[in-house]
Amino acid sequence: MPVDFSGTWNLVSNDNFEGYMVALGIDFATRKIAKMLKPQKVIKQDGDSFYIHTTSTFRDYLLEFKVGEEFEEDNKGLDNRKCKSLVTWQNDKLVCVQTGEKKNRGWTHWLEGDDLHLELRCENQVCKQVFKRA
Ligand code: ECB
Repeated sequence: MPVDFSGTWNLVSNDNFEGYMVALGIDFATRKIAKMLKPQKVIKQDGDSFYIHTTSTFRDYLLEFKVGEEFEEDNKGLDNRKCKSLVTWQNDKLVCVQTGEKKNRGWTHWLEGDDLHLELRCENQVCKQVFKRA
């Protein structure tokens, strides 16, 4: 059975989100608000087609993509930079490379036990988030 990320997930830990936001150039006031948030992710997976909706009391972010198909991503409401994104499978991990102005930008999702893990990367910063099923 291939891995299935579908579900509703609540953030339970968020290591070095501050460093990741600084690397993205997010201003101080926005960072102060953003690091208080406990975002929820709703993931709908149909084979290699993904819908990932990250919601919070402050801002929402919707990403839809197919694994293996490069797409333009606008990061609207995040850092608002555009990039070219490509998501691929590396064994059971979902790996996104976001090519653009920022070096080494991307993320990786995987399941570990009953938890959803997300590593967010930008330049020399790594943010590690863990989610539990709602
Ligand atoms: C959308 C909830 C977070 C809102 C934070 C608001 C302002 C901070 C601005 C930029 C910080 C950069 C990213 C925020 C962290 C998480 C949002 C989604 C990260 C992401 O790309 O998740 C992927 C993988 O699940 C799908 O888009």
